[in-house]
Amino acid sequence: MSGYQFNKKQFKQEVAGNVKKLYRRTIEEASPKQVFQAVAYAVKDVIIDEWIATHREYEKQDAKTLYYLSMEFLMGRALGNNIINIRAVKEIREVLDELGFDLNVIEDQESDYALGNGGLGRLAACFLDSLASMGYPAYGCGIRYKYGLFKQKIENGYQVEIPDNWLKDGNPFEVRREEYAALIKFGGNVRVECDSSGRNHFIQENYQSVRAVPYDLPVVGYGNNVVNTLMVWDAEPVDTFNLDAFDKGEYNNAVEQENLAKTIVEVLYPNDNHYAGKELRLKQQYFFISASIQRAVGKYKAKHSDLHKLPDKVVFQLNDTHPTVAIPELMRILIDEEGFSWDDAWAVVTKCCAYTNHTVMAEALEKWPIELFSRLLPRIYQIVEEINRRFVEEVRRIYPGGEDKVRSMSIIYDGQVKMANLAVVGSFSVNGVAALHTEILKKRVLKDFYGMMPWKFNNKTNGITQRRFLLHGNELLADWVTGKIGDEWITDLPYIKKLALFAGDEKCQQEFRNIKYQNKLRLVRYIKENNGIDVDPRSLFDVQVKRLHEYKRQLLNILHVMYLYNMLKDDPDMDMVPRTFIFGAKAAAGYRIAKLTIKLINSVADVINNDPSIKGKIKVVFIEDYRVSNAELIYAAADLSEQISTASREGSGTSNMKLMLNGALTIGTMDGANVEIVEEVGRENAFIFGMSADEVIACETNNDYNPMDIFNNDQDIRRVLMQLINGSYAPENPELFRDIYNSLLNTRSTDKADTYFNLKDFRAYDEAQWQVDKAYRDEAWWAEAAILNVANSGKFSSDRTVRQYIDEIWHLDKVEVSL
Ligand code: GPQ
Repeated sequence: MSGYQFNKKQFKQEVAGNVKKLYRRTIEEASPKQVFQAVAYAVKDVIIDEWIATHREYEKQDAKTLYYLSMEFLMGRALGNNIINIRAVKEIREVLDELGFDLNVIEDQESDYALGNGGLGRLAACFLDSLASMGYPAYGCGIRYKYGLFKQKIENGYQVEIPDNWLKDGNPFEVRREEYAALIKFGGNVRVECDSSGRNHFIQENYQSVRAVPYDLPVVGYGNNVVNTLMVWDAEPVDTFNLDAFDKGEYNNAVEQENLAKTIVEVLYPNDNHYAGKELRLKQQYFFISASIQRAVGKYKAKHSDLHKLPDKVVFQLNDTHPTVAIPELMRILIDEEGFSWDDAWAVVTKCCAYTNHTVMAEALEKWPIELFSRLLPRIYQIVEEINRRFVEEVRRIYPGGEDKVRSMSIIYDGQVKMANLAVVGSFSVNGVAALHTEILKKRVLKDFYGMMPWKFNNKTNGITQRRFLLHGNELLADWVTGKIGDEWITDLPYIKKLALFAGDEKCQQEFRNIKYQNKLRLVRYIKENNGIDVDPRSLFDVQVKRLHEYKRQLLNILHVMYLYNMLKDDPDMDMVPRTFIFGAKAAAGYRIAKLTIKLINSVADVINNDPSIKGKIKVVFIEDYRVSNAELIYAAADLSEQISTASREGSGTSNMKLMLNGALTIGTMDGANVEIVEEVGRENAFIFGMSADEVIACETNNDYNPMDIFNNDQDIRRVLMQLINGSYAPENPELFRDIYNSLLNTRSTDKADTYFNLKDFRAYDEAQWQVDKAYRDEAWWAEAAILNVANSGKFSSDRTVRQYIDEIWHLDKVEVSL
């Protein structure tokens, strides 16, 4: 497969040489951190030739290229993944052994690249891995945030956010590309000039500008010599304190420009599924979009003279609405800089741009106040106004008198610029991220658009890369699978179906259980080291790891733990399978109720973990700083995967897929991609409960749910809820969890209560949990079901997802790279 031969001896020399060059030390004297840097540079040397060869090949073939535009790329660590993908794990492990170092320890020295919040950013990272591994030309385009997603510390049970200074030791893999710097303009005003032929020219004046400088990061394909590029933009001031500005008395402007450059890429906004509407965020969006589009157009023009044919060679995928200014920015470049007519420009733009929607939650939809938008991006705003004017005209033409349609589909309405509407209007493709989610978009959220332009709508069910989440994250299971069925699954996950043959075999079940046990021991050690909690590896590992959000219902999980604990207090001999409830979640820094839920989980953990009377039957662990690197350990060790969002709210979910791939069974609602997981593995190998999406939506429409009825009629639930406000878990401050109590029941009649139907689904959830308990006792059944989960995970590879994007949206040219 791979063209090159890994040269161990040379690699070893290079590592030692790097330590010497970088740190003036011998390898014996080097610290693990220094060895990490030295190894990373040596790996980069291997990669760099493939990287050059790949791009030479793309040029030669003049291949159609994807630009995946995303505010977030949650890459995790690079070294281990790169070593896997150049297929040199064994050799490099041996080299390090010989040098007296453990590869795992060296990998642990690297910071995660946490340039994302959660699923949306991780999806982008998985797509890049699949694109490179399948040999397709693609750039990830994003921002080189100085600070990524905050690191989470738990202090006294509360989340504390610590800045993520991930670049402090430098990044050995990145390459600064000064030569591709671009100028980005903000603010000022637009002057219109009419030339002798009567054509208007739009000139932005009195603006502030920043220089965008791209850094390239290699994205290594698996064993195919392909190395793609994640291009992340840094901001720099434009000729600092230039004398002109001083001369004109524009000292303030010069200082402001310098500040703008400093602040714009400073930090990733920590919100997930929530739009905060901050001016700086819009600046970030336009900054990286203008830079990326300029680069794409520039690259095209270097080879081609006719920009009308741009869609033959370039496609932009908008990862949610965050990059939607790409649409008017490309219009601006074509019209203002390239002399296109409006119609010609629009024809090009609407053939180049495609939009992915990731959520139906109203609070995540971006809407910018006109005042802000037009002040920051005056020319872009003019273009959006014109797009809107023409679009509304068309709506009125198709639907005479359809003012309701105008209202729902207008891009500018009610003093706001609605980015989702702009994205739909300016794209040739609109996709959701799971079948159910796409149906909800068509039937509800984007219903009028679907009615008007049904051809744009399509589904692309998410996927994950098996190379990181099985091959890298779970070596034992990966080796076992390969031993049974060969290694095709690494590049063709549906092959893993062959494992089903072994699911019923007793010996195989034993081997599988043993691997799970080893992985649980690894996680137990991690938890002991990082949380100081002792966990019984023989207990059932019940895992909910994902962003903390009310709709994901970590609250339902912990309320249920409180309920179980009450049962155990009443009857310490109650017959139940010992369980460890494992949570991992970051809450947006400003999301009060989410942060309070973390405190609740930790308070419940404190009480339960320190109560000897329940004989260790339940333990609760909150894993600090859940991130890509420790996620790999957690997935490998999980028995049960909690996917319990309020039906209709989770776009897709992807931890559901990663956990399935690692042999965890799902307890979940019929939401997002859970629906498709159950379709693949069979309902009998999962624990499905609760309201359906239709029921949830009907209940909301009819407004006929009153959680107080449940509170009044179900004494077990009432007891749990009372414990939120009677000091059971906060003796020093009984009011501590009052806001959670109120969110469920609410008392002040204006607010909604239990928006996410925790109480309504509680009994069904409890029942499903007892089915889990019962099923887990049957070791053979559980092992078989777990193996069947692995065996039926084939659909959920991001290779499949990317293949569908390529065939149905991107139409990229495949490239072979030989060295
Ligand atoms: N998602 Cl809108 C995010 O992670 N952040 C966001 O801001 C939005 C969506 C998630 C979504 O909640 C999950 O259901 C998806 O699996 C994931 O995007 C990838 O599509």
